[in-house]
Amino acid sequence: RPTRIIGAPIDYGANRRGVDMGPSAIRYGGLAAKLEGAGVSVVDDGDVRAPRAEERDPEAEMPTEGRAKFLRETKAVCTSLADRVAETLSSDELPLVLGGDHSIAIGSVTGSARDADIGAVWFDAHGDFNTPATSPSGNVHGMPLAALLGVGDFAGVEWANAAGLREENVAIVGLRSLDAAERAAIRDSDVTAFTMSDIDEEGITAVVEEALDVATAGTDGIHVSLDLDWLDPREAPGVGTPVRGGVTYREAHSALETVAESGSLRSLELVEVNPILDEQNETASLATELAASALGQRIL
Ligand code: DIR
Ligand code: MN
Ligand code: MN
Ligand code: MN
Repeated sequence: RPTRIIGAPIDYGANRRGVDMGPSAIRYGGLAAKLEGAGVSVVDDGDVRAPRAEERDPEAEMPTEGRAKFLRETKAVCTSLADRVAETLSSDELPLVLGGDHSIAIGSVTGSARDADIGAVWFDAHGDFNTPATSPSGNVHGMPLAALLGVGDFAGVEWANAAGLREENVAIVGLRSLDAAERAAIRDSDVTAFTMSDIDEEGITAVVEEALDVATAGTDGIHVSLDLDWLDPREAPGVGTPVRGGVTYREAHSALETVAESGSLRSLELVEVNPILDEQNETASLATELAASALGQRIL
């Protein structure tokens, strides 16, 4: 299937500024050329409109301001992103969404789940399962899975319903940093979570195969959300919230090749690339390679 690139250049949901430059950084990193080299036909749809954080109207604060920053702005961007993703799928193309902080997943997944039952594989150091009530940071990038699964009260913000996604079809892979209440919420949920220790014990291929079993069971396809902080900071230094002890370069490629082989990929996103914290745009360039692996690139 042809791939359509959609950028969502926001950093409302992150503490450190700069992930709003992720879409440009990944494009400059050679994404289209890399995918075309892998035999994938690519259309670049540009970015969804996203007002700069500095433009926000100070009169229109959300009541939970401070505990969930920029909720209203995040919702606006996610609503247009969801429409773009759903339109892409209805024209038989594969949406490849470039973030932006991880809050944009609320839009990508909602769009992907609009006309289908989907599963999700979440490659991340973090659980992204906080809510405005539990979040220590107030950053929505730590909340997208909870928002998508209807967990928690988002101060009256109704996320467009991702009714096509069930907890039973969500797998998080690579966990190594959880806040206390978020940890409890994941344990109470029906989400399947694989920590770095699981990868140490079972190996990346077995873990990813199990994650794919979870995400594909009874669904029409899967959304893959790749937070670049999933990788070890030695490989991917240009991310907002690096955590030591992540997967290696080879494990990351292998995981995404396993995704490609499953034939179940419906939509893909690459998030949390922060070129300001990077050297030589190394993390964005790595993101382009991983996208190529997910879309079928092979060495031989
Ligand atoms: C932290 C960081 N748990 C928070 N989350 C991140 O702010 O809720 N997710 N960085 O990717
Ligand atoms: Mn994340
Ligand atoms: Mn993360
Ligand atoms: Mn449940």
